[in-house]
Amino acid sequence: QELRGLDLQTCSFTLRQIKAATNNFDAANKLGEGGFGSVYKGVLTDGTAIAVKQLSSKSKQGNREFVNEIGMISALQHPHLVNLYGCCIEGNQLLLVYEYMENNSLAHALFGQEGSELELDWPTRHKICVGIARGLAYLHEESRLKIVHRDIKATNVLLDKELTPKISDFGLAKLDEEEKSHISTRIAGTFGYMAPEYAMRGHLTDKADVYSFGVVSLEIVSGRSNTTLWANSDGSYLLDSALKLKEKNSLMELVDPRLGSNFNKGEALRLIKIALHCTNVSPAARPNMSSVVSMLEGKQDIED
Ligand code: ACK
Repeated sequence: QELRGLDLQTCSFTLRQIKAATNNFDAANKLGEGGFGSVYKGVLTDGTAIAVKQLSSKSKQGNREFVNEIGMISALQHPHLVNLYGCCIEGNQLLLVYEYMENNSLAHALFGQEGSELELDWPTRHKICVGIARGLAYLHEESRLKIVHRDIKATNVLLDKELTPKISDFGLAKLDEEEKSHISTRIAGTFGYMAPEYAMRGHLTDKADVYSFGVVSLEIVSGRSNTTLWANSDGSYLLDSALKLKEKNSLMELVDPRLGSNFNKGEALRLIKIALHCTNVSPAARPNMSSVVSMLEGKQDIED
């Protein structure tokens, strides 16, 4: 059976249970669509809310890899990673069961048009940056596995009911090999967030995530997406705009006007500078994530 070799503790859900929780994958319970398949909301009989990722048979990499991946994810536990409760492999279904995140994704909160009435104030935005940085520092440096996420972006950061950020979607995560670098043949990632050396040469290290983190941080400060042109300004992407504003010595123009004047200007400027340091074209010049955490907390100096 497919279940052989799998930690049974991890694969603890039956298809029956998940069908009951999601009302037989009712379209009304669909949260969205990812590269891997659909995500449904569900409620277990004990009242626990869950999010079920249904891996589409087209995108699935084969059961063996799927099993490896679950083994990997279930070994990861951190307050800033979306918690995996378990999984289910039955028939042709491959399902991952995660904790439910009440406030959807960071992208939804920052760029969502209708329906996202979430107002992220400055302390919340700063908290979100620190949280993502801690989650990544754990993945890169503290977890036994040393993992590069490869697809850090605002849609892969979810917010719980306290607006605590948690990194999701480890579908693309890769073990950081011993030499800390390898050439990847299958480039996976998202336009606007991908480090140039990875996008162009497939050169993948944890510094690719640092770059993506820098982009996400600029999005958090500005409330603008780096995947769309900054229409009412100079027509460039967010990161390019930031670099131009740096030259003009007017980085504060980047700050989201929705924040009004009630925000910590020193903290915002620090965050923008850290973000630009993270997006340096040279991976070696980028800080590692634990340094980023220290810089964000004001415990380490930042480079201009
Ligand atoms: O921005 P969203 O509403 O939040 O749209 C995406 C969609 O599913 C595809 O990834 C949502 N989603 C993913 N995982 C979860 C989760 N654990 N809890 C709540 N929503 C989730 C995500």
